[in-house]
Amino acid sequence: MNSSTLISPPAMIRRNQHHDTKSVQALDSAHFIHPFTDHGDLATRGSRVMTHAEGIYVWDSEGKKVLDAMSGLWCVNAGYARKELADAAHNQMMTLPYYNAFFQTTNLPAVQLATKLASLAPKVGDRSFEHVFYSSSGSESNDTNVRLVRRYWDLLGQPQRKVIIGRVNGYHGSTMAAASLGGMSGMHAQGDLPIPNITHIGQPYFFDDGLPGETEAQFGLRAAGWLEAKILEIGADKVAAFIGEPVQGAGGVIIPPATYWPEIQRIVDKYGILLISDEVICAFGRLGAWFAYEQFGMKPDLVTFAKGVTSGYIPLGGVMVGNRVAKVLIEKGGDFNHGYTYSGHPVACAVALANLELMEREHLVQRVHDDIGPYLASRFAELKQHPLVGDAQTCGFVAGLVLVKNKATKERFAEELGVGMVCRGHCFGNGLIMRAVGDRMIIAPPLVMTHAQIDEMMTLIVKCLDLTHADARKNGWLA
Ligand code: PXG
Repeated sequence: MNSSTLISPPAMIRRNQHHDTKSVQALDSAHFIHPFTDHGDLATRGSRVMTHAEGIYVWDSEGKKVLDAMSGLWCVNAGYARKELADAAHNQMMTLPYYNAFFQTTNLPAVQLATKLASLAPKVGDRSFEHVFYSSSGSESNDTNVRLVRRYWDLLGQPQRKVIIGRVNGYHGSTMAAASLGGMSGMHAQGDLPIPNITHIGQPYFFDDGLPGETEAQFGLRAAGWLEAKILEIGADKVAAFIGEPVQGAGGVIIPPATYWPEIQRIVDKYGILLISDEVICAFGRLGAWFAYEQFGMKPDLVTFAKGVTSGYIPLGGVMVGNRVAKVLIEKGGDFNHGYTYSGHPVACAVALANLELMEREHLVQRVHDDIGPYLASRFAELKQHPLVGDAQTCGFVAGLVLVKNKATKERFAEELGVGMVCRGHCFGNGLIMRAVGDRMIIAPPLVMTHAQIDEMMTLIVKCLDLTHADARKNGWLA
């Protein structure tokens, strides 16, 4: 990355930040209901106030520099402070800041982006992606998928095909339909979810669910078989679609066995069911390709995207609508009664175009595939030697490891010890953002990372694992 393309954070922010922390925290807890937060707890601790960011680093209001190994929330693929993206937003705001795409109107950035996305989405078998539906987030996009899938089967005269199957510990967003498609029990418990006609099968997590003597490849086939069993239980004529993330992100970076997706594809094809690949995290270079489905042996009908399409600089999401579904919508005609005020927002689309251009110019996708992805894989594999690490895996530029009490037996820590949160606390304290999902520690760094920065990150990870190990020993948590 050329440093001349970075925006310098205003000096004023840096000067004032220190004095402001307490008052910002007070206003924050007085007025801001945060997402996925224990508000009672937050009121007593106070939020960390992030003030500015550059490259792979963010700074807080105390002046502390932190290496952001999560790319914000899996989205800042191009890194922070990219001037091209700010310029694209500014220029578009001064040209056409908003116009809707309802009532037979369109705008240039939305058309150009749809054309660009169609050119980036690989054709697999008889499935191609010429069409895009826009939203402003991953959740809205998955709500759109529910509407699209039902519309498709209605138009084909099979309105009884209503059931969509997702997976336990899958994540598809937080709206009523998206949270229902996901398999997060904590979300289902709040708000009477899932909504009707959405059900789940188990996740392909070999470390937890592989049987003694079973190979990973055998497990992949067995886990995919849960889909066929569920289809037969429901009745194939009632099943509309299956949805999954190629690699589960929020669930803890669960990388499926190579046998899993081809077998899922065989099953959905056998019963004529639509396949939705939720690539909100996996697309736009994260796994070393523009879209992830091809490398996993999937031939989806719908592909959800968001996050990395704009590198998170501005909200934008959508669905790549495959020819199988688009053809029916177009040929059968009739209104599709669905859309958002911001579907095809010109500023969001202009930023996405600038982001994709930047990624192409800097070969970020190829870099993940050929260079920094393999380098991260080799460095991350070293963690398997650590006394606290049961397994460590990467896929492109996501990685996850599992913390264990006993390496030999793979025995886990009791959930209530919160060992992942202890490790996350050490990361936070030592200038590294790494996420904990239960006892899994995960990263998804910006795709602009250099080898030296990967080394810097790995040194911090080892340090924080050592500190967590020392805590576990001190507290008598080890076997
Ligand atoms: N699908 C997938 C695969 C996601 O990862 C969404 C849909 C929903 O996107 P929106 O834009 O509506 O948030 C996501 C979002 C976490 C975490 O804790 C992950 C997400 C969101 C919030 C937290 O890892 N992913």
